[in-house]
Amino acid sequence: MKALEGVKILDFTHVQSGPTCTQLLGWFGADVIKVERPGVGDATRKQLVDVPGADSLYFTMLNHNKRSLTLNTKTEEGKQVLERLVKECDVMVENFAPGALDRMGFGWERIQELNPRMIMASVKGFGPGPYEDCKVYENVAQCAGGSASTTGFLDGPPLVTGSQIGDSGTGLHLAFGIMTALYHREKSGRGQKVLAPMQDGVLNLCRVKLRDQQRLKAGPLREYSQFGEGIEFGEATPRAGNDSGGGQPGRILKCKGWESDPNAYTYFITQAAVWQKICDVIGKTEWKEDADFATPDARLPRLNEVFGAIEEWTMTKTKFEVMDICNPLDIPVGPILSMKELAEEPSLRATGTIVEVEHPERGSYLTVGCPVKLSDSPVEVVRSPLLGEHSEEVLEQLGYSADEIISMREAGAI
Ligand code: CAO
Repeated sequence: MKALEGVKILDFTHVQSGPTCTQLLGWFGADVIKVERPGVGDATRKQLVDVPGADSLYFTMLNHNKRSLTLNTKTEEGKQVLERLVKECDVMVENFAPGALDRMGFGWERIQELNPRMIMASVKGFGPGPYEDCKVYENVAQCAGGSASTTGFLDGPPLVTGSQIGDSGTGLHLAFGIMTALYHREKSGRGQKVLAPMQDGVLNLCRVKLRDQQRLKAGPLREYSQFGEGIEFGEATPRAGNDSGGGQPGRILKCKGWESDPNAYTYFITQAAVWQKICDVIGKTEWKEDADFATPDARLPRLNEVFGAIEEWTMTKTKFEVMDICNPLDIPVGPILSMKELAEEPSLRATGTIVEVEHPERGSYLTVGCPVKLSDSPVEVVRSPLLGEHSEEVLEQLGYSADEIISMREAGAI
């Protein structure tokens, strides 16, 4: 039995943030019924299309382990089906633009009337405040949540990251809120509203930068490279390039082949506890006793020299050789892995983190499987549904007869 078997999710999500959340719930065994507009569906089905006529990877990779029900919730019949679904399900998840559910006639008060045990979980761009009515996408959230202002190099513009911390990150936050509310419902017998604003989710993931904002009052941030370079700090947490955030200096360094391979780099941390071993490995044994290099404090103004010497060594090795040499010595390093390398990595395939999925329209494709492993609730990744693939099945389970389903189809409600 899967961990969430028996939990019914009314999945009103689209694009990325909400679908990330419901996919997680589906992986752990919840019955996820994705409600989509007839003939249209989730907009991502037809975004960034690579196989003409088939659902895009954008859609398929975010909507595994779900059933698709097409329903026009703006028709009378559609509203009636939705009411039945609300009564039947445990959780309703949505990430519509602010106000859309109220306009549809299914705001929180109505949901509670229909089913007081219902947990209504929403992603919005912003929480209550001046921007609560805004429609928000990934990069807007990264900018508004403090990530962009603290990402990039000091002498360059703010940068967005490739990690989808606004969308997928908020989906994760929402899943956590839903599980907490489900647990609470066991005791209270009541559902509740769960809200995960994208700005808040990004800020949560950037909390070390808010830590640094406050530390600025006590003086310059000594572990930032700009301290060693004598560059003054301003009023806000600056961009720290590839500095390591934990107080142990770290940088991305070139490895053998960097001239032609854009990913021939390693991350290298000069962890204080293994400084002597680092000196041995890079052939700078004299630095072990040299007062200018022997202690972390002495090294801080000399980090460019330190990392310059380490890079001279890493450039003679591949990123994997650096890993093989440093790992046994507990020197923290990490190869910069490309998506191609990750896709081909056998150990990720073995654990189900990279999964090959068969799809009737597009053949086989790779996806990221569930990154969280439960020993008693293993995940089997099931391909994403075609638009409306389960409409009849879901409606029959709700008690509709074949004739009723036909007339709903004729009326354009499904
Ligand atoms: N039947 C009938 N109507 C439906 C329907 C259905 N099954 N499903 C959706 N609709 C309607 C909605 O009711 C809404 O109608 P109104 O505007 O008349 O009320 C309409 O479709 C459009 O919904 P939307 O405004 O949510 O969609 P959008 O494409 O304009 O905006 C987005 C997309 C993502 C910007 C917006 O939904 C949003 O801000 N969501 C919250 C934040 C979020 O999740 N952002 C991350 C998205 S991933 O990058």
